[in-house]
Amino acid sequence: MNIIEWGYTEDLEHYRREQGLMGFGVGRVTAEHKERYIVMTDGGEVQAEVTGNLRFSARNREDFPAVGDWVALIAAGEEQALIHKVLPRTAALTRQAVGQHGEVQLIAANIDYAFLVQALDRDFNLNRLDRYLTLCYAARVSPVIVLTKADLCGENHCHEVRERLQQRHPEVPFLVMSAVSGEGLEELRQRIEAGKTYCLLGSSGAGKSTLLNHLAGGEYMHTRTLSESTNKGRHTTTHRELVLLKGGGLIIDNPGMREVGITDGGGGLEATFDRILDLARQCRYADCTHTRENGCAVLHALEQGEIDADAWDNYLRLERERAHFETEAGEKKRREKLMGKVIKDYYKKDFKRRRGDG
Ligand SMILES: Nc1nc2c(ncn2[C@@H]2O[C@H](COP(=O)(O)OP(=O)(O)OP(=O)(O)O)[C@@H](O)[C@H]2O)c(=O)[nH]1
Ligand SMILES: [Mg+2]
Ligand SMILES: [Zn+2]
Repeated sequence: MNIIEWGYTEDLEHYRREQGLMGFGVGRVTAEHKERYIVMTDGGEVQAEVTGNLRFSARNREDFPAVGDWVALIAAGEEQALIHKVLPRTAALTRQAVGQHGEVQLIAANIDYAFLVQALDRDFNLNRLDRYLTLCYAARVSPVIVLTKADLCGENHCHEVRERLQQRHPEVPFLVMSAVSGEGLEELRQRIEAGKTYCLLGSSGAGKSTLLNHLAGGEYMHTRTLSESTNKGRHTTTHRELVLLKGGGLIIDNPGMREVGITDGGGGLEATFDRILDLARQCRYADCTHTRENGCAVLHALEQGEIDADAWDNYLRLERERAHFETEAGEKKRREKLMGKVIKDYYKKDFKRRRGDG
């Protein structure tokens, strides 16, 4: 095994040398199972856990390793290791952690491209696509839209979807494919470069694992087999996993996402809606709410059909969501800081008491 095949770069080597980490092993996290990690190294796969030190110095979930991360390792027996440090990430795809207010979940690290997978049947949804694009741009990950199951959709519907997509996001590359007819598979294959890392994002059942199996030329991931009587899926992907393709690309399969909450501290919304926001900036009023002001450039563009009303509504919705998340994350940080202080004060008092200064 050669870690360069797994995407190891000169920058990482440089960092290790500068930080005095050459005495440690190095590897890439390919899977995570409840704080146990599978890490690919030059010597093959090892199982790893984080060191106590990393655990204690971690301030939040993002400080722990994620699939795609490069890590410095300490050998700990046969095919076992401890993760000493997470090396700097070039990109960290995040979303709102489901059911935890103000918490960020790290989806995957060091991603170059994200395939945003939507099936051409009922799954296709422009508003949800806006969310995925926001995640990508916030993390500096290049998006490619992949529309699957072309075999299930008629010529007219397919045409309509393309039109709507090109109107909303003319700058984002997309391709149409079918795992059944083979349409688009070659185009997809050609998009994949050796040494680059790709990530499959989309709803459950969109066809992500099927697509990966076609690219990898084998049954890597279990795909959903629909049980006929209930129409409920089995074998849906439950773990993230990084796979090295024969042609040299690296690809991470993800479990389907039901909620795609945006966190966006990185200008993701601005990039996703840049055409609309360019217009908004041209508005003559600096503090315009673009809702009822006379002579507002946005309202005018909406009237003229230069801005799509659905896109504008979705932008406003996502902007509210972003602001709300920011507030929650801020409150969470304050609470944690306070807790940290309470604990510190307690130990200080305890220390004084034991020393006998009351
Ligand atoms: N007709 C048709 N069916 C497809 C195509 N691609 C995938 N499927 C079927 O769609 C179902 C779901 O596919 P998966 O690849 O498991 O979907 P997934 O996105 O990995 O789903 P999760 O792992 O739950 O996130 C399976 O029954 C596939 O056989 C396609 O191009 N055409
Ligand atoms: Mg899957
Ligand atoms: Zn305005």
